[in-house]
Amino acid sequence: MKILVLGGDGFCGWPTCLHLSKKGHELVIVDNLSRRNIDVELEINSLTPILPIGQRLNAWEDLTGNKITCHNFNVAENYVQLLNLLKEFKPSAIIHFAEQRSAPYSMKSSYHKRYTLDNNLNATNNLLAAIVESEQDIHVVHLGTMGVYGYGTVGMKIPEGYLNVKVETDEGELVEQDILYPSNPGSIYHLTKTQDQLLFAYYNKNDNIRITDLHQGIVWGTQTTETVINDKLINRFDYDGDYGTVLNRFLVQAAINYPLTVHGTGGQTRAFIHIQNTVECINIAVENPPINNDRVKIYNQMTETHRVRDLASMISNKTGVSVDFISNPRQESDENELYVRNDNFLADGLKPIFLKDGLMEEITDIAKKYISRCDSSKIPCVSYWNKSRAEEH
Ligand code: NAD
Ligand code: USQ
Repeated sequence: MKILVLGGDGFCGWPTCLHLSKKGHELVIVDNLSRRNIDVELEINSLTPILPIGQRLNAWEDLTGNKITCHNFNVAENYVQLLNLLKEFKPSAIIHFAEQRSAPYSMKSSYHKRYTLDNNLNATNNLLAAIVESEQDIHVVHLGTMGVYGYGTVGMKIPEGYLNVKVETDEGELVEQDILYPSNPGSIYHLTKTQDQLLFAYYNKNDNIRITDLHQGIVWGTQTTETVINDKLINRFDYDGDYGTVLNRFLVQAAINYPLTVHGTGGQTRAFIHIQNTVECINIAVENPPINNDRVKIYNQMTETHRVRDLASMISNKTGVSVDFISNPRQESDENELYVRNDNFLADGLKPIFLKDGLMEEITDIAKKYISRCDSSKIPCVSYWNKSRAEEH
């Protein structure tokens, strides 16, 4: 199958490209390397030494004989280039990772709020408009987030995208309908993903575009079956206060004996998935497209939930590192329960990798191995959600 990957140089995109290339698909990447430029802006580096995109791709070709090409342009700005690429390459599927994905980065300043919103919404709208203009039948697989739902419910499990509601009409008749689960974003970044959902619903209704939206939890881990083959293919690993996600941050902190940075009480419960399962889920999504006239297919892409303070104590027990409860830079609920349905991927054969199985390997294979590259001054979170959160610090 011909597959176009938008954002194929990123943390989830790179291992996905290798996984699909290994399976024999023909891959083309579009990436404007904005993530690498943000590393320059924030004066940070991936803990793992990632090669420039051209060298990574050459290494993959040398090792496997599989060629992946890459175009460097901005999907949110270069509409005509995108359209021409669709007309020339004629992909059957497009996987859309090309968005600014950090919640703290999106909250740093008005510049970062505006950049995140412009980038993410224009990228998605350009993609959908270009598919319509190209007059091709292309399946879009988008990486959304569990954060579109907010993280609380009234006690039931969060369904996969749609909520069945019953509304009473004036005549007393009970009308039943599926609606998009009410959005409750916690950052400007998460807000863009809730807006993406409406773009998908609209283009699906108006233009019959076939779309799968994957509401993914927090990804942990680094390597996959393909990136581990050779050091030149290594995946990126973020641990800094903006891009590092909670579990990967705790793993690095444990490796340098830096007290684990639990925000507030650590009562926040979140959904998690290992990067190996991420690439497998995307493969499942690509191989099982919706058929014409289907509504947007929404899958929850996560395998387990954990409370932040439980993660901290699990890592503390395994490594002896202490736990620091710091005032929360984010405006978010201190404590929440989270129950999530993920029946679709399990039914399609996903074999979950659980934290308890891979955690220590990750600490020793990655965090400890590359620890000399860690700049501990970049660990604190210095992006505050609002003025009162900043003043508490
Ligand atoms: P990432 O920042 O590592 O990768 C995104 C890639 O897209 C980068 O290589 C970047 O250069 C590129 N990009 C961004 N805007 C672009 C544009 N306008 N034009 C061309 N390229 C552009 O992020 P990631 O962690 O790989 O996340 C990928 C997707 O998965 C994101 O949409 C994110 O919201 C979603 N997601 C990630 C996680 C996670 O824990 N990492 C969890 C849930 C969902
Ligand atoms: N947290 C800490 N200490 C830290 C870092 C984070 O306690 O050092 C807390 C945060 O306050 C938050 C939770 O851990 O309550 C998760 O934070 P995170 O940075 O790991 O994850 P988040 O900001 O939600 O974003 C990440 C990805 C994003 C993706 C999202 C999935 O960056 O792209 O969409 O996870 S989800 O969380 O399910 O919405």
